[in-house]
Amino acid sequence: MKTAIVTDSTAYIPEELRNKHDIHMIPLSVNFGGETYQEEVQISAADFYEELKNREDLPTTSQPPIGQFLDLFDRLSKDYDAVISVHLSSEISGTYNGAAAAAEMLEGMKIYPFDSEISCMVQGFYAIEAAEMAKAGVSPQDILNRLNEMKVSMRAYFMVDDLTNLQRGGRLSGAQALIGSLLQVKPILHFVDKKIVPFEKIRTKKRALSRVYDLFREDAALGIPMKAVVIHANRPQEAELMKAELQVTYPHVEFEIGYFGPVIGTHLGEGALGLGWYKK
Ligand code: MYR
Repeated sequence: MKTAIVTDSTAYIPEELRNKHDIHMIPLSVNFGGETYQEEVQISAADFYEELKNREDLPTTSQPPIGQFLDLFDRLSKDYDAVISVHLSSEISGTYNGAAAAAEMLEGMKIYPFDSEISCMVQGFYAIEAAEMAKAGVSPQDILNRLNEMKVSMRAYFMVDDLTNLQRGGRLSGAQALIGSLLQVKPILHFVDKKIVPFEKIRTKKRALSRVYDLFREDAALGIPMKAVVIHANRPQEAELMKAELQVTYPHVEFEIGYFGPVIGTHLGEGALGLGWYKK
């Protein structure tokens, strides 16, 4: 049984790594002043943050058109018996529902959309693990079982420099009443039931970061093999520093650096930082 693995661009798996693992990617788009760019294809993260500096208007984002899923799934059906399609949380984007609708339209094919309930390299962890299992000939059902098992230990916390973009884009749940007070602080954010909610209100970025380190320690101190990612929105040096600090303290954890690309960067703004992890 040959299973193809698809994910969307917001997993921000670098092209080289996607190619290595045979992961197929469907791009979401950013729209700047009437022009639409498919991220990771027509606009890179570096170009996006540069462009952002020159613009007054905030970009908007859009999910991939359903035709793109239909084309890709149809193409994959020539070489594969099944497709697992891993997407960003269905509560922050219609991408997963687009994949699910396309899967229903292509009745004869075995297409399994998977809602990662998150995004960025944390979503990428699911796609990469699925791809490794697919390469080893594991059945789609067993791959999906493993992805659901991964969800149990998957954690991610992130902080933004300014909550305005998240609020304007309507992706901050359950915080409307709090918004005034949240804007004065550096809240730690996370996902609950596929939605972004504030985890804790903290006054400074330094303290917020130290709280995220505490949360990480609760899991990492158990000594179980883990994979973790430091994710940044155009702050490579800060991310490298975080990774280096954490790596020294937790040598049994495999750390990497990820990035918030154009679509997620539109909603989080430049300067956002996150830490995600799961038990292997
Ligand atoms: C769309 O237009 O369909 C895309 C909407 C994307 C919303 C992104 C909201 C922020 C997600 C933060 C993810 C952090 C993961 C660690």
